Amino acid sequence: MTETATVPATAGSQPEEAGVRTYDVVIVGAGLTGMYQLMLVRKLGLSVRVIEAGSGVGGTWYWNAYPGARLDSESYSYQYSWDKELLDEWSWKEMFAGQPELEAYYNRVADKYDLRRDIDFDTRIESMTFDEEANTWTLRSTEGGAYCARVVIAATGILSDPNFPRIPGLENFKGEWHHTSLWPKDKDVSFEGKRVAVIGTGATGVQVIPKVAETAGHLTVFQRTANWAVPLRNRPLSDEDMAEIRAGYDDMFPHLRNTFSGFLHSWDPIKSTEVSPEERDARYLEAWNSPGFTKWIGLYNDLAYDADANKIYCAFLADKIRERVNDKELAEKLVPDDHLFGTKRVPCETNYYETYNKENVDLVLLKEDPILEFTENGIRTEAGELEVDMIILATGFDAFTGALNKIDIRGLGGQTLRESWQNGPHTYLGMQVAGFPNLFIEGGPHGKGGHGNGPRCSEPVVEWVTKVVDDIFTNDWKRVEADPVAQDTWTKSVTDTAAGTLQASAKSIFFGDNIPGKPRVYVAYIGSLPEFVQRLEDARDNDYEGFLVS
Ligand code: NA7
Repeated sequence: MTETATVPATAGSQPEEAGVRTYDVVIVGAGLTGMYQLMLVRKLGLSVRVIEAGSGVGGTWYWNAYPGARLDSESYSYQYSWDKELLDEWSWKEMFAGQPELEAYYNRVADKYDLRRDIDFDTRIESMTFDEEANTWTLRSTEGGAYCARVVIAATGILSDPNFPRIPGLENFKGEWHHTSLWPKDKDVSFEGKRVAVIGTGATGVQVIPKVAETAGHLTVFQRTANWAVPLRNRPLSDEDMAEIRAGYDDMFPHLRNTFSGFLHSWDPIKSTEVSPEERDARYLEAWNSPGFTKWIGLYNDLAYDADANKIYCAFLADKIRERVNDKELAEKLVPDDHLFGTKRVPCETNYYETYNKENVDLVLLKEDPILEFTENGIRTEAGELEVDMIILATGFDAFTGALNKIDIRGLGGQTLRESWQNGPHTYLGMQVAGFPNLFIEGGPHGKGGHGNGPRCSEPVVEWVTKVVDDIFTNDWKRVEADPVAQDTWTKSVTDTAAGTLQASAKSIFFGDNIPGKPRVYVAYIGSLPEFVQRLEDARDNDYEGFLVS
């Protein structure tokens, strides 16, 4: 910890404003991170308010209610670890739970702990301003509400700011359109007999496309980049399965905290080049026939860093796509040709490739035939106009930084977070930004969540922030903020570590490539979960090393 000089007073501070609700702590976001954070701040005996843009809890699992939305971490590995009673009571119905089951789970938690009484729903924070004299944040919502708090915790999510393609004319389209992450909650969307277009073939696209194709009159998929999608192999969980899984919880959660990314599976210490081609191929086939991420994490570790080893696995996967798609020419269009396996997010699918064998499904390659505009009746590409009844945008998110950059955040000297991050995000440990005191970021850039099992990566972070908040109020500290020097060192180490990896060779959300104009900078954290958590703990234990405390 570095003691700062006395806190400078500025002329900018305002007298207390009528209608502003004051709390010790304001948490922005009632997803799985914000909910747990609320629980722990309550336990500190502090006053707290959670502000949530949606009408319900669950974050990702509230918003992404599109057909087919589903986990690809095992359900039981993804739940909260801290409630023994809930662990005993809750039975997962499927190995990889669907969105409705997850939303029900988070609602159960909210009911059990009466969380909603501390949450303002349907409220979107549009600005946050730091008062340098009072050392408090004032937050304002689009709906006109205002809040004042000593500490703000942004639990705004990594994938919560929808990406809309920069294609003109959507407002002219007379049919129905939806972004998958803003899927209607109040009505059923029917595809029955309709002509539907889906744009995007990432983790979301590969989930929604087979569902749409089940009932649509015609489905046209617009693919910019083919992805290495692998079979999910979901299955129902019986009472016997759950009894066995539950009996293992005491071992499972400590294990999950120690794996590289909080998943059940770990990289094999062996390299693929250390075994015979026969043994390697048998292993690939076994993984292919197994559920979830075993087809990635759980294989030979050199797939993550050796391009030649990775290419051999790509060839295996390409043959699997060819086996599943009847039309040979079409199959080739679905085989990725511009990136190695795992250098983009690996989507897990169910019947994705078989969907292209259906008579009612077409694929348009955007690299050959780009979309020019949305029209009144559909989509105009260079080849002509396609009339459709519904357009589904499965175009993802402005990941990591989008949700925070949407808010006008003003710190010391009136500087904005957007300006501070204009050449890419700068953080210390992904937790704080220099010049923005008492603002803690859970699940933004440079945190572990972007590359791991969400709850496993967020629980230790929430617990760490809780200890810091406790320190702030117990010691009556005015400010905790990132030291600019520590921030530069951390940011450089994050970007340097990623620079030498295979990930840097692909265009992906991890480098902001999906958002036009976003600087090409690595925004996640590529090290392991235990290392990341250790860094946090060490900084605090070491007298707040890298932070300025006053
Ligand atoms: P992703 O993984 O970012 O995928 C978005 C898809 O949309 C991807 O195929 C993109 O192509 C495509 N896309 C994005 N912008 C456009 C435009 N302008 N035109 C055409 N196609 C476009 O988001 P998802 O929602 O699928 O998955 C996000 C996360 O959800 C994922 O990491 C999981 O954790 C769950 P591209 O590949 O960029 O060429």
